Amino acid sequence: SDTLVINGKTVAINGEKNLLELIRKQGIELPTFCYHSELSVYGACRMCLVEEENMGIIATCSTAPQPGMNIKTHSPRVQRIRKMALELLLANHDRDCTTCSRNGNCKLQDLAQRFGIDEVRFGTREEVLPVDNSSPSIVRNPNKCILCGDCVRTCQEIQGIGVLDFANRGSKSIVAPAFNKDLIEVDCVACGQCVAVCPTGALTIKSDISRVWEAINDPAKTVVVQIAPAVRVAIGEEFGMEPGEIQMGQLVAALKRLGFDKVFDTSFAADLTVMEETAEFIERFKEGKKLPQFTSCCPAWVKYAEEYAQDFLDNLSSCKSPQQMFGSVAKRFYSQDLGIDPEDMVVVSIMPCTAKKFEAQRPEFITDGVPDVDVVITTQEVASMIKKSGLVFSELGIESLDMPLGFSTGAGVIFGVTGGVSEAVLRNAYEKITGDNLDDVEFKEVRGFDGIKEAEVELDGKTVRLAVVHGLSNVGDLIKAIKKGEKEYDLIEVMACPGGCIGGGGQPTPNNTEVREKRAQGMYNCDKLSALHKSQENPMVNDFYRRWFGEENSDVTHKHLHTSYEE
Ligand code: HC0
Ligand code: SF4
Repeated sequence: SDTLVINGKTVAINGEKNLLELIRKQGIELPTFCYHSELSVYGACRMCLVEEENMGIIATCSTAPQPGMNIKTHSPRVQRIRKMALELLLANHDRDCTTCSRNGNCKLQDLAQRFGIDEVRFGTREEVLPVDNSSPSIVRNPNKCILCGDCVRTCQEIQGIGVLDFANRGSKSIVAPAFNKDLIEVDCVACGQCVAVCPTGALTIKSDISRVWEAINDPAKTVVVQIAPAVRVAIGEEFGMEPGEIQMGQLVAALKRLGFDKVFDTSFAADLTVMEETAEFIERFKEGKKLPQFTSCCPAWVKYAEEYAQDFLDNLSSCKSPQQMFGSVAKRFYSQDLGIDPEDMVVVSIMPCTAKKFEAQRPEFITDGVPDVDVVITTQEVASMIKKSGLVFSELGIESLDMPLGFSTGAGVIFGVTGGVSEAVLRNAYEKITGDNLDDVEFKEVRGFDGIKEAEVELDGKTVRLAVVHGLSNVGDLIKAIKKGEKEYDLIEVMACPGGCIGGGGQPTPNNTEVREKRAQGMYNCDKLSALHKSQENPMVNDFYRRWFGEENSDVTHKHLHTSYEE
């Protein structure tokens, strides 16, 4: 087979896309800022340079492996050039590391340390650019940008949106929304995928931690917290554990120690969403109206639909997302059991998602001045609260969720992975439509990481045509195909982030395909470990129907658990 030489050792070429991949396979860590296997190759950061006998200095990310090459990855010349490239980046970078939210988790800082940079020979940035704080989800600090372009390509290629781009030339180059507008003024959907790939503190999650402390420290407030499905299989990564390890009991223990009064599960509300969304779907399916029905629990997708797919707004499910249903149930109904006013309850969410911050602020979800959900913090933020409080996560032991809003079935948990909402709805729809008992609850057709998954399910002689999409650029493609009449579906699940919520912009980093696959497996393991697998069997949810709601899609649920999205 074809071979080449790396640092004196002969190595076989096995179809690697580029030299960088081949070199990394040998256990040699070449640094990069601008290389992600999921994105197109940009080749700007000059960190992955090596020396080749005949070609001289080459960028490995954009060079194909060729037989006979003789490569040195760490020759004195390469090291000198790499160090200089790094110094140039540092010269133009706001180096206030101690106050940066990425302190200790920054690629630039990391490499500066690794390369032993003790001085920066090229002067210091003069101009201080304004920080863009306009988005409820994301903070953009151009002074910390190293122009790797990761965010630009993610927004364009993965999300199909493209609100970020390079502007100006030479030393004035920046990455910014068009016309240097604020993020809130452009069609950003707040998904946070740009934050997830940013190697420095140029794009960060807007922190709401201080608002959580304020609520906890206010003796007049009952502070209730809900944990989203995808958080449980990722939070451990912040404390040195493997992606996909289920750390729910530890997280509950930590939250109780932080001072939350009640610790609940968003998956309870996901079970409730399944009940309402299935009933809604069956009605539409029977009448052949407003099909396909799109899921609407992903706020970045809802925003995308409002900006780019207005013709389909009527097709969105009217169900509030589980996050919002939870808040509504807690404040309007559960509060009565506690004997307190909704105003005296604060609902905090722990979400894998930056767009959930934006969703919680939407006017649709504020009734008489009282929002369903008061504060949203991400997996990263709650981890930071735990660390700052001196709690040793791995030694906390496990504690149980509170009842009744802490009880969920496996169906409510798999919402956190792409295909999960569809599978949960199918488990309910099957039994409702056929009247039979569903024995095998696993719908494998909707699992996995293909960008667009399709399935047809026979229900009592009728075929339900499903599509499951994740990554908004895939949604764009699907919508085009539907408009052209090339595709027809009855039910479409959309999650903006690759992999679904497990890959959300608020999750720990790295947040790449490999990590997401492990988290996805963790979600299915949660389902396996659950006592129940069908939302319709959740006794706590059924109790709410008996006591307060009546039937699915009743006047009561329509008032409190549904909404509508208008142009
Ligand atoms: Fe998700 Fe959800 S599954 S969107 O990814 O539907 O964020 O985890 O909480 O609301 O349940 C996020 C995750 C949620 C909601 C649920 C849905
Ligand atoms: Fe683009 Fe999402 Fe980042 Fe907004 S949050 S700029 S939509 S990647």
